[in-house]
Amino acid sequence: MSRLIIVSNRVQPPTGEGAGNQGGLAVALSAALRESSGIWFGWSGETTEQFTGHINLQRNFGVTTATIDLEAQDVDEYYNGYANRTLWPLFHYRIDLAEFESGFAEGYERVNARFAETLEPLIEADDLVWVHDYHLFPLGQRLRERGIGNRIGFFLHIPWPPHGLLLSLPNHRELVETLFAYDVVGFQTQTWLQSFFDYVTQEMGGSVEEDGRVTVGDRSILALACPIGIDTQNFVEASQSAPARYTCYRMKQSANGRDMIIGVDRLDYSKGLEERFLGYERFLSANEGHHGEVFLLQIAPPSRGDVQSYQEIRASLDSLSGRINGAFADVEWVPIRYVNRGYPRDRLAGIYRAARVGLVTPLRDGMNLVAKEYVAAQDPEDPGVLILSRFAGAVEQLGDAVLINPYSAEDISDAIKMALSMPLEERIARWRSLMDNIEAEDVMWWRRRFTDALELVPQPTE
Ligand code: ADQ
Repeated sequence: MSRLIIVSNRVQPPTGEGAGNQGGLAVALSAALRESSGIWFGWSGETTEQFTGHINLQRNFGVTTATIDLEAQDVDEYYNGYANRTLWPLFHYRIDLAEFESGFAEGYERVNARFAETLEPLIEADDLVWVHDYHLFPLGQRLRERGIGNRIGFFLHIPWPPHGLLLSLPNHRELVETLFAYDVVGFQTQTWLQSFFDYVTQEMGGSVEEDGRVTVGDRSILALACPIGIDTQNFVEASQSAPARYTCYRMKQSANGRDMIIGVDRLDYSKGLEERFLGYERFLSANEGHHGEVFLLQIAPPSRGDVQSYQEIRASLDSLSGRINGAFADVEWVPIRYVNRGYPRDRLAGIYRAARVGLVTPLRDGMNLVAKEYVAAQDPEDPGVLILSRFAGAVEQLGDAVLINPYSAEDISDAIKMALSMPLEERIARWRSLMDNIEAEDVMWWRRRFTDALELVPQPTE
């Protein structure tokens, strides 16, 4: 197998057993790199007065990382700007929140050029280069311009927007053209892949073959749906570990016989948290008999706090949870426990296991790993029920969850009611079917599916 070079915006090497609060991408890549002898390259998360291109090489738990520092202006324009105020909202269908500033686009181009310049000397003849996510669309093209002829793949962790929506991005065509510098381009689902095909055929006059080969002019790439999974075996083990069992026991004690509904999300408007709270409020209004019998534990560590829309959603959730608790709580019962911090994975697994219902209601999500983690942590003999948004990428694999429209408070309310009264036999049957997929299509499967496709691409010399 060729050496693998993974490139992503942030590099978060594994920190050992019971690793703490890592995002979906970091969790998945740590697992993928465990088997690989390659390098993980990206931004250190630190700023420097002036960009030097100095590479900090480290080795942690079998993973070699190479990181660079960026200037404060880079972080503002590239990370907080173009990546998180332009592309993220637009690609999550939130054109109302997308900001189009030429300074953001320039910073984005500058940082991608800096990544290419510093990465180039690390790349050896047979290396496979695997670039991740919307921060780095143009990186492949910048590397090609520097003479890198290696096989280079790109995987998009977030949705690909419908053709009509993407047209609202200034220079959308240039952005899409950069994808044609790669050899293989992966999306989480068939839906996002199809949206990409629509753009290429309708906007660029390209053609798509049945095997996913996409041609525009004289350039052909392979585009595929390659849904990311979790490190299932590890997560199942984590859910049976002593810290998980202790956490599960403590949660059940503190629930005091009440059914717990769990939500775990980065605090992000794409996760549908306001809509979730409103759906739960509707459930409480419509089901007085359940008062005092159930509670929602929402764990939502803040993210991207420098971006205003994230400050706004945080304020809005503070106020909504306060309002709902104010309206329904009594001296012995609080309907929402709202927690803004992260937990180590083994403790999180114990919390999932103690919950009768997993409530995963994003308005739009590339995949959603929390849905898979919730299922993996369940007791096979008495599993909880997953309620899942129809607009999470995970729905293509987890169709046996209770599916809801996250924009409908009534739908969420009905689903909670149904989940709380679901007979054991049905819970087990649904769980088994979900777990079959989560076991078969785990993060190792995902990584192999992508790198196998990349390795099959003939090199220019072959
Ligand atoms: P995210 O938007 O970060 O990822 P998600 O897939 O749900 O979303 O992953 C979140 C991860 O963070 C999970 O592994 C979860 O356990 C962890 N996490 C969240 N809150 C936590 C807490 N309080 N304590 C500890 N851990 C916590 C992006 C895309 C997704 C896609 C992933 C992977 O937006 O659609 O599924 O990348 O491709």
